[in-house]
Amino acid sequence: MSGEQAKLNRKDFVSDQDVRWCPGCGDYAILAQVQRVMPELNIPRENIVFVSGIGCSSRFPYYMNTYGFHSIHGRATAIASGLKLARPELSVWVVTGDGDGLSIGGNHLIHLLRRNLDINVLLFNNEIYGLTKGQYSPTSRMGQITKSSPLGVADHPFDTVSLALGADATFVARTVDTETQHLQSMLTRAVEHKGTSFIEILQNCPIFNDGAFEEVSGKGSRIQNQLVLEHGQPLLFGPEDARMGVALGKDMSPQVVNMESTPEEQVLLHDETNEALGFFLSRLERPEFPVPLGVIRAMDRPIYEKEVAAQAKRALSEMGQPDFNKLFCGGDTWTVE
Ligand SMILES: Cc1ncc(C[n+]2csc(CCOP(=O)(O)OP(=O)(O)O)c2C)c(N)n1
Ligand code: SF4
Repeated sequence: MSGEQAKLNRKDFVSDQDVRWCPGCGDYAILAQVQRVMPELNIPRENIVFVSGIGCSSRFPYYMNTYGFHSIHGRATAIASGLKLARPELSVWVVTGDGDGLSIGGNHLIHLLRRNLDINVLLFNNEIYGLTKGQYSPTSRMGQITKSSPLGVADHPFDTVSLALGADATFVARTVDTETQHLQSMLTRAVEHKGTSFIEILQNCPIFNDGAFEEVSGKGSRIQNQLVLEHGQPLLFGPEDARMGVALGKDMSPQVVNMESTPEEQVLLHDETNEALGFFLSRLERPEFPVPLGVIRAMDRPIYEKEVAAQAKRALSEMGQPDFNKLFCGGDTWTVE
């Protein structure tokens, strides 16, 4: 925003559209936090674009008073990539669900992550297809009874964070719809990161998968089950009077230790730049382990749109203005008789 313009506030990012999510849907809380963080970023509103696919979560662009595309199922990441390449000065956001981003759109998502365009991806994980009324998704749990798995889900789910790390994403974080401050700080970190930032947001769908994240979001259980990560700090969790830690066992597997009987040096320190530790954290599974929340990986790698722009500039200086006819008629040509 230029110095002369008035500072924007949350309401400036609220569109005139009626929000059409079910009462109690976690999407409301996420929308509210995004609208709250936007004015703090000092990005001109006309330079912000939200791109989504199809799903309840993908209705997001309608509700943001910015530019946006409600695009094609699974293709938000591909469309956002094209947009960022053509208009690198824009702040491009992808909003997707576990169905949109990991089923039909799984292929596009992994290639965005490895290419590292400077795009922010928010994946709302409610472990179900909400819009189409409750079929199981690639993050639904084995045995889960859904509309399309009346006898229980038979396939093994993706761990979203492991998938993003495996695709070589340079920034991977996890947060929860109800953790307003934490969600805001993850959004801010994502924007600060240069390269693709991927945030998994655990999101409750009260209609088709209510309470899927009760252990991490419930008032009585969250403290026991959230491992809140901070760079350089030990992996500690649980209430003050019953602190627990995460350590590396002799067989190199993770172990929960009681801090009453364990020296703090034995507990692992979080390091956002340590790739092996990121994978280790992403494999901590409930109910044996707490759920890691926060920035799991943040590292630098060349940014795709910058590499492509530099290539184009070099080609122009070395080869001069392109001539389409010369290109079309040059090289190997042949006549079909
Ligand atoms: C090509 C195509 N295939 C299937 C669908 C049906 N469909 C619409 S949304 C959706 C899944 C949405 O699930 P998710 O991304 O988890 O979003 P949620 O609704 O839970 O936010 C499906 C399968 C479609 N719209 N287009
Ligand atoms: S179906 Fe679930 S995800 Fe979709 S709007 Fe309703 S509560 Fe939200």
